[in-house]
This record gives sequence, structure tokens and C-alpha cells, in this order.
Amino acid sequence: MAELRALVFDVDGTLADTERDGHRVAFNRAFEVAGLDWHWSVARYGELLTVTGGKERIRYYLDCFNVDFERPADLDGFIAGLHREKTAQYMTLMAKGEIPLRPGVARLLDEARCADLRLAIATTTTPENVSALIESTLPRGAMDWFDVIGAGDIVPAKKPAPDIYQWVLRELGLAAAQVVAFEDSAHGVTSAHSAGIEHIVVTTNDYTESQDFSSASVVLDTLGEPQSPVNCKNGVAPVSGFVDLVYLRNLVDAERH
Ligand code: XBP
Ligand code: MG
Repeated sequence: MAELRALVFDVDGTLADTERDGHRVAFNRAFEVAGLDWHWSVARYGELLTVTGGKERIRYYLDCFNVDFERPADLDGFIAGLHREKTAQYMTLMAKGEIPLRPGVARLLDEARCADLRLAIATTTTPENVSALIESTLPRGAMDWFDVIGAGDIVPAKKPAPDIYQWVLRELGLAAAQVVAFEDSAHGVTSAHSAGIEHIVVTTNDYTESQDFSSASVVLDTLGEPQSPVNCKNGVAPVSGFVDLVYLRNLVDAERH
């Protein structure tokens, strides 16, 4: 039986609740800077999250929600420019440190590091956004805690395709059976599942909490803390009340028998 060797984290919705008050706000600020009268409301953004990746999301918005917009001849260049501004806006927002890590994230990262488990990231978001979040929420140098960061356009097919998880496994030099992934969305779950990776869902955000997570070993509201135990929505809850390495190893063993 394979031993657990690495934890692989999604970013948006998993490490932190970044979509509604981070990415959405940054998109709207970028539209304003570009002199566009577009505004993505909280509800509309939920619909737009059907598509992963910011550039892809802008194109989807034009295709489905703003079909009358007079498109520039170089639409790809226009979208890329808007998205660059959105990334800059997002980084400025993150630097203010207003979006914290979700409960249990810092604790589990620390425990994994002490136990010499490797850490990795598998996300569709732009790499600069990952560093902006990590640097604003964890101690200096925390980027080095992660052996592999799979992010953004590094693979052409974003989640729900399995490519980003397959890329991360290749870079780690590990088999799917040696890692556990943490996700918050149906797209992320499909991606991890298609790559053959055991995954845990941790979600409390309005955008993803009622999605289909039937392939996940367990669905929890958070990773939990000693003082604030998890609420288990599906699967076996941690006896301690929070996700730790004992729980993860048991879960992995149970799934593989
Ligand atoms: C996250 C996303 C990202 C962000 C935007 O999905 O869908 O596209 O919303 O990021 P996941 P960019 O959590 O499954 O990785 O604008 O940088 O693309
Ligand atoms: Mg996510």
C-alpha cells in the first residue's frame, strides 16, 4: 500500500475565500480602469464561475451575458490586457491582508512540514495570485514550503480537466496514490478525481457548497481547529474534530482497502 507523501491544495475557496471579495472585486476594478461599464454582481459572478480561469471567464461573459458589446479586432489581446490589470488589482487587494486563510489551513501546513510531508498547489489561478495570498497570510519565506506550484496557464486545459493535477504529480515525482488533494468546487473535484487522486472537500462558500461532490472521500465545512471542530457533511468526521495527519492517513488507508 502506498504511503501518504504529499498534500496538494487548491487555492481559491480552499486555502482562502478569495472569489467573492477578491477575484470578483479585482475584475470589477479592472473594468473600471479600462473605462468599461461592466459590473459583476455577487450573483452574476456565481454564474460566471461555471468557467475556470479569469481570461476564459471574461470571454464567457461576453459570449453569454454581454453579447452586444462591440468587440475589438484583437479580442484575445483585449482580454489579456484586461486580465493583466485584474491580476494587478488582485495583488493590491491581497497585499492589504484582508482575506485570511480558512480555518485549519495554517495548522495543517505546519503539521505536514514537521512530518516531512511535501506540499504542493494545483490551481487555475495566475501564479502571482498564489504568491500574493501566501505572502499576505503566512510567515516570510512560506512560498518555499511548497515544492511544486501548478498554476494558471502552465497547462492549457484548466480544471475540470485533470491536467493540472497530473502536472503536479509529475513534478513531485509521485503516484496519485501517494497524495491527497483538498478542493472546494465541483470543477476541482472532477479534476482531482480524473487524475485518480484521493480528495477531501472543504467548503462553506455560497458559490460551491451545494455542488456535486459525490466522488470525494469526505465533505467538511473547514479543516477545523481544536477550538472549532469541523461540521461533516458527508463521509467520516475526524474524531479529534479537525483534519490532521492521523485522520488523513486513516482516510487514505480506508479508501484503498
Ligand atoms: C479558481 C478560478 C480562478 C480565479 C481567477 O478555480 O477559477 O480562475 O477565479 O483566477 P480553482 P485568474 O479554485 O478551482 O483553481 O483570473 O488568475 O485566472
Ligand atoms: Mg477552488
